[in-house]
Amino acid sequence: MTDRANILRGVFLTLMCAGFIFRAPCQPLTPVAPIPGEDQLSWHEMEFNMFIHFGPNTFTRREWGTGEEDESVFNPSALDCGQWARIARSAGAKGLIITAKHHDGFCLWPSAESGHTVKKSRWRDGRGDVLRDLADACKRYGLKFGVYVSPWDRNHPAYGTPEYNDVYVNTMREIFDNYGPVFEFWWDGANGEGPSGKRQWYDFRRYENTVRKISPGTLIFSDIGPDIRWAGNEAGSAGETNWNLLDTAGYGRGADGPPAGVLNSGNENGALWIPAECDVSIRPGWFYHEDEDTAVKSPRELMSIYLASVGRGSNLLLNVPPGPDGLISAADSASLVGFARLRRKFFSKNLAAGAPATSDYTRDGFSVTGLTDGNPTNFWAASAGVAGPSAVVSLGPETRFNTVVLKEYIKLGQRVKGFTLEVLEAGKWRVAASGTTIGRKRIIQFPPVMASKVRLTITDSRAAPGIVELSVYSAEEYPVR
Ligand code: FUL
Repeated sequence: MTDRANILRGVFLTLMCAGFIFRAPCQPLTPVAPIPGEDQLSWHEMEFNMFIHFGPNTFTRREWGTGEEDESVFNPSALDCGQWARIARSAGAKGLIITAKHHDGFCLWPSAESGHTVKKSRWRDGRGDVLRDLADACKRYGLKFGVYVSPWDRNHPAYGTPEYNDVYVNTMREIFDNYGPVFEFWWDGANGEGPSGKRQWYDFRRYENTVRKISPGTLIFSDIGPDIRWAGNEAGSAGETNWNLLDTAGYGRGADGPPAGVLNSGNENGALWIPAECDVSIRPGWFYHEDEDTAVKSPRELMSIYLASVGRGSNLLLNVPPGPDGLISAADSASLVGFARLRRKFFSKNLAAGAPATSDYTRDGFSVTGLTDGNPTNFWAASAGVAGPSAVVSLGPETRFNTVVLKEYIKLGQRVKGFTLEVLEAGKWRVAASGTTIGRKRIIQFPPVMASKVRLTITDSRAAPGIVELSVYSAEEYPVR
């Protein structure tokens, strides 16, 4: 909406609420704190991003390099970041996040802060720069660019001293100044220290202030955010109950983080909006290993992961590691293409698109058709103080379906604590499914029904709910963990 239209809408609503236009009372839906920031809202809409683990480990068959690898091991024969970006885009990913520096400390760009970088490798005679290539490719293919820089560094001589905090801050600066905009910055919680036993105190407060100052649009990921949290496992599965809210007081990152179960489900009354991101690899390892070529996850397995992550209101960060030639392998790319095809098929026909909807519990100034009109800003809001508000969507003649997608209007906060879906089969209502949170998106599958209506009841909520979508599909079923 344009600014002018927004102003007119505001004036109209104010007049309406003041009783100058209609006599009916008006109850705008007020936000319930905490609410997401604008950048977080855009991030939620991305849904699916691709992770790229690439570095010396790609060539040494390791998952965690020691930091003592000779720079010459890094020598991709045919590196093409355009290929990564094209594959990501055709798979439907909206952004790419690369391990610019993993725990071994090797920098994929010619950093002035380290002596362990591409500059010392034989690749392109030491003149190559993977971050440059990838940032450019992302721009070319309309993807957002994200960066992972491991705080744990097994190579840097300053690691274990206060000076390393300066190094880390300067490293981030280099990246933002030369390769930005960066949509997401990843702070990995792993810190295995290592044989040298060097312990580092990370000045995360300073790191965070640096990002806020020089790149305010960047969202910071870590176990506890501040903007995006780890989902508590590396299997790509968010909690069936998944709050975008989290309490971080008293917790740190890595081993000092909240218990995995809390990260997985969030806190119902958490003080901060810190949504979960599900990171998972398409292969058993995070880095490419030839002997895992036969263990690439199938399109169906990726669908199960998608339903357990995006389908529970989280975002999916799927790792697809290029091989030593610097290219994503045929097996991974075929699986991604299959995954995209299955997603398209899954959502190919919304049986409730434009369907009539009714509710006895609609708040003044809102319409229940917000559920089915496909407009992401029209939502059904329930009246204040009503216990168990419900809405009915009519599908016409009895129709076979097994999947319902619900979305909350999270701009005003996450509210729903419990819901039930009933279906009208042969003139009788029966419960098809029930659940706890909805959040940004909730995909619910159940044994197929032949029904003419769906009734959504919000059985419990933190405040009157705002639901922006109820869509219905007859889709393939996938097991979800
Ligand atoms: C972990 C790391 O130790 C793994 O190597 C990988 O980068 C994964 C995404 O995060 O903490």
